[in-house]
Amino acid sequence: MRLSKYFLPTLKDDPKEAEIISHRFMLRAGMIRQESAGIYSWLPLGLRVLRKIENIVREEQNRTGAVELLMPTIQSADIWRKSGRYDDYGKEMLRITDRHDREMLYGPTNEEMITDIFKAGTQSYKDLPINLYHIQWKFRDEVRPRFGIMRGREFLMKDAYSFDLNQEDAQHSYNKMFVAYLRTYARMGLKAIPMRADTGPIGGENSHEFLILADTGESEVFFDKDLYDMDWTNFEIDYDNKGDVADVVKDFTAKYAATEEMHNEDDFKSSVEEGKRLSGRGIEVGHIFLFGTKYSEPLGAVVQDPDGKQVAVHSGSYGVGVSRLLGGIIESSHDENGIIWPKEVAPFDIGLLNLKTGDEATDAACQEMYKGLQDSGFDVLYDDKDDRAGAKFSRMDLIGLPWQVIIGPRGVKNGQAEIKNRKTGEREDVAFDKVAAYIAEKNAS
Ligand code: 5CA
Repeated sequence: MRLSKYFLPTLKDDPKEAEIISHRFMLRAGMIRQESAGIYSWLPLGLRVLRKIENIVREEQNRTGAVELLMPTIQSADIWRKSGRYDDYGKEMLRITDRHDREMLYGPTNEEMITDIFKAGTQSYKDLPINLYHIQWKFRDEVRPRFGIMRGREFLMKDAYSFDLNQEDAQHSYNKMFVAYLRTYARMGLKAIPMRADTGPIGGENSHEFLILADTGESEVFFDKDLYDMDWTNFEIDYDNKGDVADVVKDFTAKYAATEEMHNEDDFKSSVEEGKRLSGRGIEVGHIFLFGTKYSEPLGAVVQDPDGKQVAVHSGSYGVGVSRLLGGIIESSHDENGIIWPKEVAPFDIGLLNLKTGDEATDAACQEMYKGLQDSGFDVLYDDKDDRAGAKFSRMDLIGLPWQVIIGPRGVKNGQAEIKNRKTGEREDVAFDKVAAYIAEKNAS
């Protein structure tokens, strides 16, 4: 993509309304624009990252055997009355009346609708287990939308719903999601600590929240240092192996970790030695629930069991805050100059900077580099604009692409580009024809 043809409305100064770093950088980097409180447009750069995150979430869900579908954002009030949540949900639910005076709502979550879909399509225990998910916009009329997309009113969520014949199978479905979440966040360069959680309006008996540490997090968290020091990145898993999946869950839940609602200071002190008792603030990027027959019973989601009896299915629901993750990643990966995207979610792989646009030799060298990098499979943002070098450097640092390839008249004379690693700040001069291989090799290591 040529920057001269792209839409990247960056800001030099900090917007007044942004209280936290991620919100500030997202506005300054031209990723989002507020349309009204807690409601944002996703500008091209922001949308690219959102899609990358969504895809990682999707790949890891698919890997567990979960099946994607897409439910609408607008729901009928009827099914919510059946589950009893229409009144319980309160003011957070945005209620709408259509032209026929029918009561509708903008979905804050989808337990009722998916249970209804499941019910219409499943008769027998032989069709189980099944886990259906979608990645769809939700609306919650939050009292205090704040911190940009971190606590929005409209936000993108991945929500999965599992259906099993009995409690034991349902626990396996829950465990699979638990492990998939660890893998999902690790792929984005995050350690999201699973913590026992309160079930709130979703309900149920077993629940974990996944939190990443950040000073600006909304919850206070308490955890064992040993848990944080475990190896989070390196586990391959066979999801059909119940024992193996349960073992990973056991490993990650054996050590103390709790949000302030569930925290018990005496337990913390007795189970974690002094010096390893850590506390801090966390951002909730996922939440999983196992609630048995809470929705299947009132909504009549039954299947025939092996003895021919009609039994209510056991369910769980599993949410990832897809749009919130952008904020979470920025909170945990930035410096004073801007965002530092982990390469897996970066909007482009490489920023190519032409330091003398209009100079024939520099333009030609940049054009060749642009084409060559693309041919090697990289997504490149080519800054071909007629701006000062200083402005180009700060813009590129702000938007945080993992690699910068810098070409000016001096480099053209030597046949070399300067390559800058955004994360480490390291710079190296590399011959033009070796640039693609250099970056590929560094990315692989
Ligand atoms: N039905 C369940 C699981 S699918 C559910 O709705 N769970 S939730 O309420 O915990 O939401 C799931 C995730 O969505 C949260 O962990 C959080 O990361 C994200 N989320 C919730 N509310 C907001 C919000 N107002 N803005 C941005 N993300 C949010």
